[in-house]
Amino acid sequence: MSIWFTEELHPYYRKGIRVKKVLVDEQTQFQHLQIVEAEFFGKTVILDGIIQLTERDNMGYHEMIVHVPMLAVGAPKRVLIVGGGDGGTLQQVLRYESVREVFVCELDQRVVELSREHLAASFGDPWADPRVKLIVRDAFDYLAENPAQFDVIISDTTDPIGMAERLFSGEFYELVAQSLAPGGAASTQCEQPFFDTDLIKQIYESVKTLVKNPAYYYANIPTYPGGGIGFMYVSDVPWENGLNTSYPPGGNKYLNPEIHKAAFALPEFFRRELQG
Ligand code: SPD
Repeated sequence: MSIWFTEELHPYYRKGIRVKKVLVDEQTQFQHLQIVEAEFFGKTVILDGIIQLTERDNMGYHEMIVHVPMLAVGAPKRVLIVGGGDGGTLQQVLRYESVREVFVCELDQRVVELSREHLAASFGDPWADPRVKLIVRDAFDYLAENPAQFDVIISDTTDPIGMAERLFSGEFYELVAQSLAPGGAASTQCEQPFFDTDLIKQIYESVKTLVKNPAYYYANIPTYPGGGIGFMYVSDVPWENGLNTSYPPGGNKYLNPEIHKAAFALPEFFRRELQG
């Protein structure tokens, strides 16, 4: 017997996946955390009723949020991940031999513990790497205390609801920009052009005042609303610099040079909103 899980991030739009088995169903100190075994999509992490990743299609999200800024910087040494407790972003960051330290600032330790237990087949155990330091606390305060520290910052968050809303504010982007070392780059989970046009536009407007070469790019993820999600690239260094950098060892499943370029091509209605 199977059941349907239906997500309703927007009150006017629903999508569903068929669930074979519920593996975790826990109210943590911060959120409702579920890990289910879904038909076709495999293990699936759901927070407060919203799909965060599936084993089948997470590679587009994790490879694009990680490699675009990492490749643009060239040989990043110090990396900060905001959120990212499931370990998917961390796994990709650790592919770089240049990386000496990765700080993961995650508020909910249970996401780390339960993902580590259930997602090892997909992500291995990136937490065991000696370069990794888990910081269980609010990212706002942590960023404010660490200016100009990081070659790459990756904001791998949930949607702008509740606690996470602040991570989509101008204030957060100011902190990110000031925490980048010279020549550094950041990427952030930055929602969906159709559903979140105004929010993305507002973020882009503030990022334009902070760095020289901001840009928005997109990846296809069938289990996210609209079949995909976008990212804000935040840096003085143009993203195109990354087109000439070799990929780290380990092999990509989603990113290739054509996808890298195409990800920055925006549909006209949306390009006009952002760039006028
Ligand atoms: N609408 C879904 C957005 C999910 C973004 N978070 C993904 C976390 C994967 N590490």
